[in-house]
Amino acid sequence: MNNNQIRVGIIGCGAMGREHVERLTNVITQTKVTGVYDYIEKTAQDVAEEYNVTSFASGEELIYSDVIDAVVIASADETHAAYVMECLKQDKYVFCEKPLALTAKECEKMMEVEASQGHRLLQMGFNRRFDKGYVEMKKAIEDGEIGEPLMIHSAHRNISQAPGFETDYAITRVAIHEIDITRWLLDDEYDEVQVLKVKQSKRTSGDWLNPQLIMFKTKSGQRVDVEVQTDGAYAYDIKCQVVGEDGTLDLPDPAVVTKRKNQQVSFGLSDHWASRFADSYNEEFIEWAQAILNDQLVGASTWDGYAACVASDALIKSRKTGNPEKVTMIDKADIYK
Ligand code: ISE
Repeated sequence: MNNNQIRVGIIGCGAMGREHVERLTNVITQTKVTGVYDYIEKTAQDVAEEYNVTSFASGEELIYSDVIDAVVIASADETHAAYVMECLKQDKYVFCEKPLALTAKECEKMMEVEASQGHRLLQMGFNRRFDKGYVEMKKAIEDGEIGEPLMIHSAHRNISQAPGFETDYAITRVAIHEIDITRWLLDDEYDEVQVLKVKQSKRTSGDWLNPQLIMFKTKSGQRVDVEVQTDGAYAYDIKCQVVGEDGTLDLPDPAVVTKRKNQQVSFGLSDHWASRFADSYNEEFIEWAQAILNDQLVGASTWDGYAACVASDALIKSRKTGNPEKVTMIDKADIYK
C-alpha cells in the first residue's frame, strides 16, 4: 500500500470492469488503479492507455504482481472461481462480481483456503446491500418497526439483455440479487426454492424462458416470490415489499422529481442497472477500501457467495424438475460468523 492508498488491479474490462476502473480511479479517494487485464488484449491496452496504468499479459500475472494490493474480478462468470482461488492462495484481498462460481462445490474449496489464511479476504459484489432504500428497509426490520416479517413480494424487470443470454442466467445473473438481498433482509437461510412456469412474454428477443416466477421459503417459514423479467419490460424496475405482522415496507423508486401536469402525476424510471444502482456501487467500494485499510472486511462474504450458488443450483434443478427443491448447506466456518 502506498500512503494509505490501495493499489487495485482489475481483471475484466467489459462494461462493468470499465465502470469500476473509472470509479476506483476518480470517485474513491482511497484506491488507485495500477493495472488491468482483459482476455481481449486491445480492450485492456485501450483502458491502460486512457488511465495510464499497466496492461498485464494474464490475470495471474496481475494477481502475483507486487504493485497490486487488491484485485477486482469483473471478467466472464466462468473465470471467477479460478481467479478468486489464486488471490486467496496469495493472501490478497479480492472483490468478486457475482456469481462467485458456477457451482457451490467450487465455493466450498474457496472457503477452505480462506479459512486456512485465518482472515476474510473476499468481498462479493452484492451492491444492493449498499443501496439507500434497502439499507433503510433492513434497519426498519431490525428495529422491529413492522413486527415479524412474514413474506416478501419482489420483482426484477429488465428492458434487454446482451446477445447470448440463456434461461438459467435469469437465476445466476439476474435473480441472484434477490437471492442475496432477501437472505440479508430477513437474516435467514433458505429451506426450499422453486421455479414456477408462467405465461411467456412475446417481447423476448431470444429463445429463453421469460418471465420466470421464483419462490423461496426460509428456514423460519417466510415465503418470498420474485417475478423475473429478463427482457422487454417497460423499464429497469426493481420492486421489493416486505410484509410484516404490524405493517409493510416498500423499496422506494429512485429519487427523482415528480411532475404534476394535466391532472396527472408522473416520474421517470431508469433504463439500466448501472444508473439505477450507481450510488450503491460507489458506497460499496468506499466501504471495501476502508475495510481493507482496517484489515477487517464487512461486506458480503465468500459464505454469502456460496449461499447464493447453493440456491441457484437448487433453482436450476427445480426449473427442470418442476418441483420445490431443498437447499442444503455445509457448516459455516468461524471466520464467517
Ligand atoms: C446485471 O449483471 C445486473 O446485475 C442487473 O441487476 C440485472 O438486472 C441484469 O440483468 C444483469 O445483467
